[in-house]
Amino acid sequence: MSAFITRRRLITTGLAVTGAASLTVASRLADKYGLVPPDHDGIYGVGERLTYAAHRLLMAGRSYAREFDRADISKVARVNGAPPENETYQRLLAGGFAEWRLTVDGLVAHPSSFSMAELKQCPSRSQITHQACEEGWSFIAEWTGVPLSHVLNLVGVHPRAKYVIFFPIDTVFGIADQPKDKIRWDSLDMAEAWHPQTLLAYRMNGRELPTGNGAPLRLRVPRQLGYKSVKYLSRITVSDTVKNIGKGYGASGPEFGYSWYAGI
Ligand SMILES: Nc1nc2c(c(=O)[nH]1)N[C@H]1C(S)=C(S)[C@@H](COP(=O)(O)O)O[C@H]1N2
Ligand SMILES: [Mo]
Repeated sequence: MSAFITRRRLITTGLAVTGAASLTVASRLADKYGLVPPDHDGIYGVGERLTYAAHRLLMAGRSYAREFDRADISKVARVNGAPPENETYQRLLAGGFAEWRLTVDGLVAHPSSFSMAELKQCPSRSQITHQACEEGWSFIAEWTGVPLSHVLNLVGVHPRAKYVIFFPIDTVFGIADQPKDKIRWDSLDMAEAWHPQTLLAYRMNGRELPTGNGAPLRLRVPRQLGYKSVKYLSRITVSDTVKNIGKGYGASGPEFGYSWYAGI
């Protein structure tokens, strides 16, 4: 049978054994098959890498975040993370984002940049999902956008690719005036990046994406905690490594205590 079944059986065996020994066994298996999150040497240690390996192997391809009805949409959509205060963002906002472009580069056949109008011409998907912040609040909203997979297909992803990395407007342009902990970037593995519910969203609850919720374009990853859904997008890079960015943990979050993998 396929290598996948074998791998799955191995990991299941590893996870089924109880006690500390199982953690060692399963973690060694996760290591062997490359299912180690980039922040594995961070504070979450072995438990964190097991969550990731277990999700990826035991639920491969089958898990969808729940989608709700219109009647479930929350009255208030909270904002966490104000729009960039830098001059570039303010200028783009004032111009209705006509000058804004999304750059897509890295391990792709056709490095490209897309205007908002171009992205809006792509096939769109709308989904009513729950956004859960790690701080303990959440809301349900409808998001509309281009599936990330569509854009990845347009640029042609190299088979060596392992991560898709997301940079908001504030990391790409001069930000000397911002405190370092405000600089946010994040990444997804290819399973999450190709998932049909992973969207580049430009509408919320039937209207243009409000400024505070990430205009002009944000990532929506409904299978993971809110902080993975990077707002105010500017650049997407496809890579086989995240070691060369920041501390090499795959996101800014793990540098101050959040886990890279935030599956729910
Ligand atoms: N660029 C950027 N993206 C971001 C944030 C941010 O501060 N800046 N906050 C994150 C967090 S912690 C959460 S919970 C969600 C909040 O999205 P919302 O403001 O639409 O509720 O966006 C995430 N994406
Ligand atoms: Mo959050």
